[in-house]
Amino acid sequence: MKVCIIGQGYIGLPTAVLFADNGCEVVGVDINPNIISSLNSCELHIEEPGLKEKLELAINNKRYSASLNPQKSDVFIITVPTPNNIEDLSCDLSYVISACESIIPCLGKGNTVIIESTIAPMSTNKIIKPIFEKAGFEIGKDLYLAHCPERVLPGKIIEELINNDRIVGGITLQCSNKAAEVYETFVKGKIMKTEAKTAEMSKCMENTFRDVNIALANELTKICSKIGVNTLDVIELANKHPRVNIHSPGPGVGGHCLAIDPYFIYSLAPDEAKMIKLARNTNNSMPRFVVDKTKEILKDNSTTNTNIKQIKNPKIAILGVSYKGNTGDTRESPALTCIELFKKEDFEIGIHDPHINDENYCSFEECIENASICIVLSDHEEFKNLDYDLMKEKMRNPIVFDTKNIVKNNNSKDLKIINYGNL
Ligand code: SAJ
Repeated sequence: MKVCIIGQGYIGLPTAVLFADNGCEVVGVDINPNIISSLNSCELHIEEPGLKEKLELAINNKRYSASLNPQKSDVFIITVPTPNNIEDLSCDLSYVISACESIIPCLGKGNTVIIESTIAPMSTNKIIKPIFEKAGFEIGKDLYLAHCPERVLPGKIIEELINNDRIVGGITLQCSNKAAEVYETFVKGKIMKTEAKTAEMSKCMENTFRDVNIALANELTKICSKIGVNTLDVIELANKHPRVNIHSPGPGVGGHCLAIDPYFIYSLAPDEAKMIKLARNTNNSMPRFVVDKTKEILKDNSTTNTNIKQIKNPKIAILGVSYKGNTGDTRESPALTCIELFKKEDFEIGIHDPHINDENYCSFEECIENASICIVLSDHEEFKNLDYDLMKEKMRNPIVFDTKNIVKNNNSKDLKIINYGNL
């Protein structure tokens, strides 16, 4: 089987090497010439455990090559980004549409086309199907079209692509059957067949479910902080109930999925999707909450014990910028919004993230030097055990505000650790 995969990013590339690993001939297509030349020399442009080894093997076995142009194949898989449209936050299908148009000259009767990109419900039927019909194909007869969303967690992509259950949503039953055969090449999880529109809604709803539940945890934090209850204890105790799973509160929700996909549903039915929109607003309000709480903490701990403006030029040390622990991925990261808000209020800030190379960021030591408070915004492994002695020595006020509840308490009287439990 020859497979052509359009988009060689976080999903397209790992999918490509897994097909190659399982005996297929694979062409990985991307519009970025730098990505194509680096992939052909076995250089990765994304960080993902196990990917490099698999790419090397695929190239050495001559089963994988990267190209700027699609080639005639049996199967075409589209894995390109789908951001929000600026005006109404609906699903921007422009990359998907141009990827579909780009494969038309290579399509032949009996081919299968699979859209893996996350798309708004009804997109396959209303927007993608007509593109191929216009080109003369009858869907379900001489071309098979399906939406098969991926559901993998960055950092575990290879493992989850193989083992997770997979939704296969065809335009017709024959389309679902053909798409299922494609994934049987390497998927060990269950392959569940359905209609395209159901697959689209399921994928958007998976991320929306998580976003709404995180919003509930964040709302709980605000309530508990107002009335003086320990949020983290509440969550721990409530979650002992066999049917309760309160998520973790934090500085907001980032990433390219949870912070984006709920709007795809909302923009289709704004009058009905009230809870979905409220959850987005709640999660988007968390950076403001973090900044306001930081100011309160500084005020409470100021030596003059009066007004924050009277602490002369407090310096804020930001620990962690990425949206997800142990990665350098900053897409939609709430830490970036916190930084912007602090800057707008003219706070001096130092920024440290051991997973990100950025000339504006500095070492841990430089970051905490003379700081009045350290704010942990990403749950990186490195932040679990902070160097308390160094902090006591270097910081003006040895206070840590841990918004991710990961910093281990050293029970030292000299270093104050504040989290969402004791705000
Ligand atoms: N977060 C919280 N509290 C929590 C859990 C997460 O504040 O209890 C925050 C994180 O800090 C982060 C954001 O939410 O800022 C999203 O992180 P994540 O790890 O939950 O999700 P993603 O965006 O990396 O990946 C999600 C996954 N979807 C689900 O778990 C339903 C993944 O399986 C999907 O494949 C991916 O979206 C996607 O591509 O849609």
